[in-house]
Amino acid sequence: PEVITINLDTPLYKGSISLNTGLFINGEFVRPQESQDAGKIDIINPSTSKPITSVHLGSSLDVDIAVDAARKAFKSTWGLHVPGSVRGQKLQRLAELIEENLEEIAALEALNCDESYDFDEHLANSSFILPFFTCFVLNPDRSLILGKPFAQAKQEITIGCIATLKYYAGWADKIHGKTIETSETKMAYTRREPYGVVGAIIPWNGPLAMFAWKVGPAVAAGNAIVLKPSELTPLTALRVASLINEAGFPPGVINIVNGYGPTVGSSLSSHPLITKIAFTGSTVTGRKIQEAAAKSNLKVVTLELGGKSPNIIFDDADLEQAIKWAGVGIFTNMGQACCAGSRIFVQEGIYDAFIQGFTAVAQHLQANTGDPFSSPNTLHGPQASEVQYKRILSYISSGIFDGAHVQTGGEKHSEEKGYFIKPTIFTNVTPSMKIAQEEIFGPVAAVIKFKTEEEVIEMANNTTYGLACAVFTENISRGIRVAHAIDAGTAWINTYNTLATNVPFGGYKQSGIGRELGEYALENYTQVKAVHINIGMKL
Ligand code: TXE
Repeated sequence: PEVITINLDTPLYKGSISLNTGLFINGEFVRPQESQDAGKIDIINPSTSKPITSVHLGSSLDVDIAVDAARKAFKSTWGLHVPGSVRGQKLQRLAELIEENLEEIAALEALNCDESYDFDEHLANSSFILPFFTCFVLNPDRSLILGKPFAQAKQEITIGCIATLKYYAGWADKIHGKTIETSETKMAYTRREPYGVVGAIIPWNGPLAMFAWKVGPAVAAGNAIVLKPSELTPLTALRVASLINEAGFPPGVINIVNGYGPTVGSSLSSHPLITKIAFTGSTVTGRKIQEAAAKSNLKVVTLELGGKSPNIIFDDADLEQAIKWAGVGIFTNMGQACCAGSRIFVQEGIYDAFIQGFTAVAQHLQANTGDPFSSPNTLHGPQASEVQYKRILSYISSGIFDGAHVQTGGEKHSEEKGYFIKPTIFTNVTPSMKIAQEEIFGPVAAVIKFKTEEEVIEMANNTTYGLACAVFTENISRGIRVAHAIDAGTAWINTYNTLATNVPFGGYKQSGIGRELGEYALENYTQVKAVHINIGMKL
């Protein structure tokens, strides 16, 4: 397959990036199988809506070949044939190689994804715990560098990808079972065995972070993996694929098959030789994956899906902080985050003051919207694709139709090319409106006024989702009480979007199954074998 060169000459990054546009199977870049050749797909820069390049698309046949390679690796050169410490060294090396090529890889990620929201004058906590899909880039003096998606991409790859791979590299030789007391004539112990071949399907809103969230724990635990990046954002996975051999992985341990969901994605979820599948994406697709898994071989499924997370602001909150964090919650990554705080419940006593401050936040972003890759002053960039852009605009229309009030925004940014939408705040929202129930995945906040704690807990729980929630209050008892009362896998108190590599993340209800990150994720990539040994029991 062709190696293409992308030349970038922008104020933020200058350089040539070489990229193989094929599939990465069994340790080499290959062309898709000719008999089912699905052609190529244009990869679009969302700031300009123009193609950056095109990459090959795989088919079910390519998935079969990749699974076969993964199985062979698992049975011979990987799995429990290789000590955990050695598996860990390879993951560690891959992380280091990504680090060594960080500038180039981040440029590619910024070009393809344009993750570009920074929050003015915001203070991130530390370099370890960072807001999701890191949109805060810290100067050494701890103030923010604004509107530098290239720097943001670097930060996101550093925290979301490199740190995750290193974290799981450390776990690789610490995965073990227990000895269980039964009787004096018998001994029993458990061991944690890898599943074998894992399938992974990832989305476009944080491509390399999602890559690492899947590859890190899977490979550390001894599985081999076949991963499908989003058809919208495959470039950085391909660039990282070119480092896999150098990191020392035997052929077949990590395979990357680009392609569409209904072809490559569905082949992975229904493949009889894949024993576990991990997915991040929409709830609709998650359901299809679970169905396909059930109908094929009952493979184990973990899903990290959508959300409609409530952000609850009480009268006694630190208002200035609550306003800033609410902005972080919904406008980070142009609202394209699964845990976005898209339903904002504000208690009546501070409602007017909150709306005033929050409107100013959105308007500040509106005034600083543009192509973040070429302008260092931009705070808010485009949505990731035309489909998403149109989808968000149609949700905005539905909010207006249902009688919500557009406090600010509510339209596309300009007539210029690119998928720009104005950060939008709806007020007069009622909980049953579509904009208060469905995931918009854009910079659109639905604000709802509430009176009492009981009332807001009920409203907050009144969705099919349960990914995250936040509570803003200076009353710590109330903060904890409400955090416990909301059906969500993550609860933030007086913060939003802060994740850490060693803390689990995942959803309640239709926001998902299983947990990613932390020690908890390893449970999803190993199965427990119980071994009973007779040490004296006679018949
Ligand atoms: O998601 P899909 P889309 C939500 C968000 C967004 C909506 C639609 O609300 O607006 O989903 O986005 C692969 N079998 N999230 O259409 O379809 C697909 O190729 C197997 C939230 O992009 O879920 C891609 O690799 N795989 C989310 C991946 O699934 C299939 C992130 C995600 O695409 C498939 C993304 C099939 N039948 C979207 N169909 C989050 N949780 O962060 C598609 N895919």
